[in-house]
Amino acid sequence: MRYCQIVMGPAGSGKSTYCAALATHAADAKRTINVVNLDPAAERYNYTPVADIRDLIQLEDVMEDEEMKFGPNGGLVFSMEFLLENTEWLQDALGEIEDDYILFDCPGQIELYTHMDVMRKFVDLLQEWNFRVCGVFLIDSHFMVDGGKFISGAMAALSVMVNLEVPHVNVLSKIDLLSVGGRKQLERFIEPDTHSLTSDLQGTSGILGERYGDLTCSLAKVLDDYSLVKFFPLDITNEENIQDLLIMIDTTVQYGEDLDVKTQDFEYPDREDDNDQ
Ligand SMILES: Nc1nc2c(ncn2[C@@H]2O[C@H](COP(=O)(O)OP(=O)(O)OP(=O)(O)O)[C@@H](O)[C@H]2O)c(=O)[nH]1
Ligand SMILES: [Mg+2]
Repeated sequence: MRYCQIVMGPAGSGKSTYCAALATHAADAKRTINVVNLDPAAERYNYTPVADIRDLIQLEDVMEDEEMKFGPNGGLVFSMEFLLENTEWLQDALGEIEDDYILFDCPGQIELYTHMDVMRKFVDLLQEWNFRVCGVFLIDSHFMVDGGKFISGAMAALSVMVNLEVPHVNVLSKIDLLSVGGRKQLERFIEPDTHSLTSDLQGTSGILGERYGDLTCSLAKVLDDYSLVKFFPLDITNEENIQDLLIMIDTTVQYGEDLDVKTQDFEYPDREDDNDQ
């Protein structure tokens, strides 16, 4: 078996920083977790990737192409589709290493995961290659400050879960940047009682306000009834917190269950009293 995380989330939510932190944390624990950069526009990241999509295709080349004339968003979708047409490149770069563990650092264009099929096809491909896949969706905790924003973030997370159909973990990023007051407020959003989060929106004045408030409350009820969306708050400066998240994801992909038990020949030392007999 092989294992991977598809690290997704809106632009700037902390995907590349998360990948770098997790790879470093694993290395400190004498465990190998490798990162693959899948963002054709990325120019900087704080890890050494085992594979980089920019070796296959670069966003600026796509955008400069006289025939295609793509803008940045269309160019990004084209690049991901190009990757799917050239999967042997990735297969060669990854090799065929049993029990390896890869983080795929994805671009920040959210529609790639919420409703387009390119990421879904990528997941299918990884599963064909014997990977157990976990989707990890990051949202900046600074956006989780009120009920309306929370529902919007939770719906985005839910669209990704529904679209990809793989085990899934939602992460609230950048907790270290929150004030003490902000952290306290966040507790409401971790295992949320969405009804209480949105009750202040119900009956908002004006026709549009009223309908918007009612819609938000109905969406909140769906999330609540089915316990669909939960978040893991991640303080990247706290090693224990990173370890807790990794254990949770390991459990989700059943990492370690199929690992060979590493044994080593062991010779019992001669005991003196054995020799005496
Ligand atoms: N303090 C702090 N800063 C963070 C954290 N995560 C990300 N950042 C900062 O937020 C900015 C964006 O982080 P990235 O890791 O590049 O985010 P990304 O999701 O990969 O961004 P795109 O690839 O452009 O979509 C950088 O300046 C990071 O240093 C975090 O947990 N704590
Ligand atoms: Mg990035």
